[in-house]
Amino acid sequence: LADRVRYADFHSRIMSAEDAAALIPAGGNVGMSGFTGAGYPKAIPQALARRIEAERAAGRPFRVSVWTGASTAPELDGALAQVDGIEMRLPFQSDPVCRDKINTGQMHFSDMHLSHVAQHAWFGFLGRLDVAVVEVLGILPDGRLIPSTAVGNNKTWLDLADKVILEVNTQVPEQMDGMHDIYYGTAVPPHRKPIPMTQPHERIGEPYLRVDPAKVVAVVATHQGDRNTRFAAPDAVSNQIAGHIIDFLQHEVRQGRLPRDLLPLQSGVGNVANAVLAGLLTGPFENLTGFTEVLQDGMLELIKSGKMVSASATAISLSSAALADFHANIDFYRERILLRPQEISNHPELVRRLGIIAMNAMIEADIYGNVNSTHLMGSSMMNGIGGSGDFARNSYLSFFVTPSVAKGGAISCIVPMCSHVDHTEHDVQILVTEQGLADLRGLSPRQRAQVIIDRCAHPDFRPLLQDYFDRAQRAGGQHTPHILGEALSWHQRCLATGSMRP
Ligand code: 0RQ
Repeated sequence: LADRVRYADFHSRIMSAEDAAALIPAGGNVGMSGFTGAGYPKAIPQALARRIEAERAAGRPFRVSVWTGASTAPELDGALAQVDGIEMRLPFQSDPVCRDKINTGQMHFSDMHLSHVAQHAWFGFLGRLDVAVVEVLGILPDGRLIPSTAVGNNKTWLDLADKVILEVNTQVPEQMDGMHDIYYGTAVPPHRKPIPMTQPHERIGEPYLRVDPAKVVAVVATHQGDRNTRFAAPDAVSNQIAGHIIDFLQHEVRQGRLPRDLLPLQSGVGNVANAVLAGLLTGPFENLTGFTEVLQDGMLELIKSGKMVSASATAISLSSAALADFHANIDFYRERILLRPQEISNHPELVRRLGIIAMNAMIEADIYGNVNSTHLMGSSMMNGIGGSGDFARNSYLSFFVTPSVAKGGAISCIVPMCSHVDHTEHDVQILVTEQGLADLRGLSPRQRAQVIIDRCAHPDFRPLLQDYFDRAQRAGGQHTPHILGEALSWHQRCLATGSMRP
């Protein structure tokens, strides 16, 4: 470990994960690193979970509140949720155990826009931050920290926390040194200045994180990789969605509304997102750039192929196969990838200025173009809004994609009224399913409804949606026609019968 911890003063603070976990106060707010399964601490959360279990067995139950960048992995969210160790979780999760605890009311979850988290912590809206637990790949002789595979909210946690625990991951290649750009120019209103970035690959900060060495109470070694989610090869539905998007982008270029090399791309997580990026691999566009939050396999392949010249993100989250390629060609990728704090990667000011093309997945959309990204049947949390809102509202083009049906066709993903709204009709420009693409720009609600029903709904549900829309237009207000007593009846039927079909 000594070659990774080059700040001599810290050597006496190297300890086991158990000893470090013992320094976390019961009931405390703990800011952990981690963004979409990358750069999260591995040893300390598991040691904390064991401590929580032992304390409970001894009649001294305690919980902590866990703030991160975004989702983590079984070693963090899973382990702590399993022992009922989390009081409040924010701002995003995707762990099955966590999700279950949230939806059975045993854990609180504050679902936040990812760009808001750092500033809300700085404003004092979230309370005091007791401890930061941050994975790094190394520590410089002057005490500055070399970030790991995700930057997330680490800068903020390190600045705000009373105590800092560092988990040094010797599995992360040292050659990632230089891939990060940490911007220290953010301030709290009324002292804010414009963020000096006009190109997606522009460096505006420094490669290292700062920490007050006096706050560092423990340094723990780990040698374990990130969760490395496997991606399925794109299926037919994902490929159809990707095809509609690529056709549309070509159309926009022909119309003179997009440059030939497009504008910086943001892509959500998941298989559809990967299929779109895979489609770009064989598509006609060159010199692409990425300005996104998570860099996954699809974008790495675009960079490798030369189709994409650079990508900015806050985390790099790869399958094992892509990770092997990343490690083998790390000097090549270091020139082309920048990892930034999520308050910068997702900043509305930059998303607007750079003119991002945002592509995010959804759970359902309604006939007027409102989008639900987070809730099943109005009440149960899936993952969270993540960064989709940061990008959707402020982007140049905002796509939302979904298969037209879920659960083997029992559920229509186009519904009369969304059971929960994350992205309003005002933030949604283009809806895409495997059935087709609805370009909603400049349309009124009634015009939007007809386009969405015609282009995006599954043929099994299309006549039912048309019937609802026709009757709603005879029923009352003509701006956004609804029959309120019936608007959520599809969801109610699904809860009662397991299907939205009548
Ligand atoms: O569940 O696997 O149990 O069948 O939801 O659906 O179609 O596999 O899609 O994995 O892309 O996830 C919106 C959840 C989509 C995700 C969401 C069921 C479906 C399946 C997953 P099963 P798919 P994806 C960047 C931006 C919010 C955060 C975000 C997400 C499961 O994209 O969390 O955008 N987005 N971040 O069967 C009931 C419906 C359903 C449904 C799908 N209408 N009703 N179940 N499902 N539609 C990343 C970050 O911010 C970090």
